[in-house]
Amino acid sequence: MLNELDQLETQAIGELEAVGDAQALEAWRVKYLGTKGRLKAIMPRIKDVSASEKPAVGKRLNVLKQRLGAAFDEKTAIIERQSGRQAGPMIDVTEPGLLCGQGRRHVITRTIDEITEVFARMGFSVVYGPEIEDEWHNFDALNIPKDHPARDPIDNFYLERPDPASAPARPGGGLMLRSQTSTVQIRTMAKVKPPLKVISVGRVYRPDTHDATHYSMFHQVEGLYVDHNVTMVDLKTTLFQFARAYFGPEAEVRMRPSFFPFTEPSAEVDMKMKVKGQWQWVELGGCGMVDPNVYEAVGYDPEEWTGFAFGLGIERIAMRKYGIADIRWLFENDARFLRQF
Ligand code: FA5
Repeated sequence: MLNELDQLETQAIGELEAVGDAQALEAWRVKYLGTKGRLKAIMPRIKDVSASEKPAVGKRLNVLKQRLGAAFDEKTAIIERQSGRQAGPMIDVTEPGLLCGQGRRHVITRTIDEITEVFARMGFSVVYGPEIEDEWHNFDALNIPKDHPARDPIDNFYLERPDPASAPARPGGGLMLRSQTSTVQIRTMAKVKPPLKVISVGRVYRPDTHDATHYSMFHQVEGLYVDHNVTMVDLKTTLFQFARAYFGPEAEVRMRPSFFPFTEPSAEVDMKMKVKGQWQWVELGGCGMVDPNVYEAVGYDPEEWTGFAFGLGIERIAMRKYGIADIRWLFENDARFLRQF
């Protein structure tokens, strides 16, 4: 039996060496390794081998099986190489690769960075405040009376405390999403002694109906400058310098009389800028001289300190600067729109 296996190996390897194409190779495989092949045909005959010979025959059979299998794999690789087909996936090294989309800042983030940089050049440092506020910082300390329409639940996102028992005794301690960044004026003055010159940029929330110019979440940039002898001229100069630096040397600033409880006098700020190639006046926010009642709320002496504050809508600035007709496009997260900026 062992001799027979030796002969089988010699014959099979000899025939495999003569194989020259895939068809002959397959015929060889069927003849020797197939389910009805020569190797399989020997198996049933093992039972006729004497018990003393059996272990050696079994071992030889395994070696034969492995050698024929390995010889077959080797020949397959040679034939595939000869016919131009490599084993494994075909790779065309000349095909251009897939370009990874490069990320970019959102147009609002970019606008915030640009505005912050301009004010930083004018000596304003950046401060932050929380988006979840209490009514004291959002209204009371800003001199907004209890019965003022700005406090109406229809115009604000009031929050319930998770544990009503934790509600503070102080009036104005109810929680809300801040409706304006003017809250950060209060938080800053309560912490820092004057003089100070700060801006704060961030999200604010109002349940306004969404349309082309209104959204329920938007961003404001708040400015606050408190020192001795600050006047409206400083306020207008600051806004004017900002407009020139940001919108270009032909930009102008206009202030129209208005009313905010936390500034006296107060004004609406309009800036003249290029909209679709045409110079136009655009309303961007409010401003004024800090009201003495606000100084009292934060412990500043209103006889000693003077200052101005302003609050501008970031979306309105970005929309004008980049010619965006609808505020809703900014928050739909459509990459085709965002990729343009
Ligand atoms: C205020 O929020 C004042 N805190 C501004 C201020 C600060 C005045 C400091 C005086 C001193 P007003 O509610 O007008 O003001 O909002 C300011 C700007 O935010 C608006 O001019 C507009 O540009 C923007 N804005 C207001 N509501 C929306 C909205 N729903 N969607 C987008 N932008 C808005």
